[in-house]
Amino acid sequence: MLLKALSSLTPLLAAGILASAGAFANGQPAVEVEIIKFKFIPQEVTVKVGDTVRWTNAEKRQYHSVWFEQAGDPEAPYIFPGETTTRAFDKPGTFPYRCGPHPEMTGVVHVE
Ligand SMILES: [Cu+2]
Repeated sequence: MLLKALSSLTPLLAAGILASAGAFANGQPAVEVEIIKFKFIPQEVTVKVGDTVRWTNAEKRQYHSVWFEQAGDPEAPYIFPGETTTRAFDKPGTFPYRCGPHPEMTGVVHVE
């Protein structure tokens, strides 16, 4: 499944995944976001350049995704209850994201 997912990613995003894997090797993500009751909690987070954010789906049954559509990412794979996804941020800026299946679910990552 990982290989299948990787094959559809742009080289840029694949590099981001590799970067987040490196962050895991070196320690914990800088910030954790919980996905619960169709919300990203906290809805806005602030990290430093080079940091990794980790989202955990804390729902009992509902899948979601973490899709940086405005950054040009391809639609993100679903994450099911208990699963996580990570993204590393290597540029400063404001990065809004949404859930693919639920457009009303939005969040923002500020990178300083
Ligand atoms: Cu959702």
